[in-house]
Amino acid sequence: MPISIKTLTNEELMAPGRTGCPGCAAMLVARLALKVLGRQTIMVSATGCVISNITHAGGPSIPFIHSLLPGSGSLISGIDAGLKALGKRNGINLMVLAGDGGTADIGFQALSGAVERGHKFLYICYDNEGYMNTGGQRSGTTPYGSSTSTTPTNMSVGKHSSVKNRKNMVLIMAAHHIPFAATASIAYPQDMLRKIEKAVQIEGPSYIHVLAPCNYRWGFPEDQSINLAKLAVETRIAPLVEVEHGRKYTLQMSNRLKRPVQEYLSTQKRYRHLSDENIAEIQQAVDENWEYLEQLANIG
Ligand SMILES: Cc1ncc(C[n+]2csc(CCOP(=O)(O)OP(=O)(O)O)c2C)c(N)n1
Ligand code: SF4
Ligand SMILES: [Mg+2]
Repeated sequence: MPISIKTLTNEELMAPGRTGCPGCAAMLVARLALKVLGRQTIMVSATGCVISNITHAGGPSIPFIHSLLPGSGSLISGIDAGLKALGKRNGINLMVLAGDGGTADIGFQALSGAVERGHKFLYICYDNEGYMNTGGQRSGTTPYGSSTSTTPTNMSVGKHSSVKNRKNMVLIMAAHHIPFAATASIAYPQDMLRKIEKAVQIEGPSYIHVLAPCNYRWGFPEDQSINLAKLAVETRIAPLVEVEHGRKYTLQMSNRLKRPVQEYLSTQKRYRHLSDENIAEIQQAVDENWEYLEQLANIG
């Protein structure tokens, strides 16, 4: 029977005791993923908000390695190869959980190598769109126009996050022709669970990218993480996409009415300096990205 949010286990494999912010979406990604994967899992997590904020009492209650920021792809490759060499690979899930900095920037080379070699593991990137654990610096997935601690001021003086086309990790992973690459959202947990379950059964590497709204650094109330994640999908800022073997693209919810990006941007302090012109630019970029995805998915 396919996994369902209604029948998901109550067992928490991320134990209590973490000192991160209340309402942290990244933590929810970790909890849900481990509920699908279960106890027969080895987890590697690149240093970042999820794993650096645990105390001696908290953290995963499964075999787990806190990886150096650049190294989670190499580490999981070694675990996969080592288990195979020992004849112990069957029945064990391997998962990496890392932030956007540890994925799209600092850990990128190791990840690229690991998927290119075809190791069997699931890589989940929780994307809070910056180096949040170390002060909210800009990363390769920070969106255009947002204020960060390294791009702090307003658009008029140019010190905003000025890169219009941030790295699209799912398309980059699809270009490695891995069996399964997808985005998922904490606002659509049933869809996310299905993707995790599908990914972990694949004979080879799989990649899931989840937007993880960060109340502390983005500047919104801590009880709004799920609402923001939903708005990000509905405004098409964070489309739900699946790619199989780098060729077959599925763009989910393409028949839904879209909401204007302004509705999403206005919820967060990191965008409060934007002018109407800036917002129009962002809307145009989002529309163009959507059209591109439609072309890839042969829609329209
Ligand atoms: C090579 C290296 N550079 C910098 C750091 C410092 N550092 C530790 S966690 C972190 C932020 C990682 O950002 P991300 O992967 O997006 O995770 P987040 O903190 O946002 O959860 C940084 C820069 C490090 N540990 N290693
Ligand atoms: S800074 Fe953001 S990502 Fe880090 S623990 Fe707080 S809410 Fe979560
Ligand atoms: Mg981050």
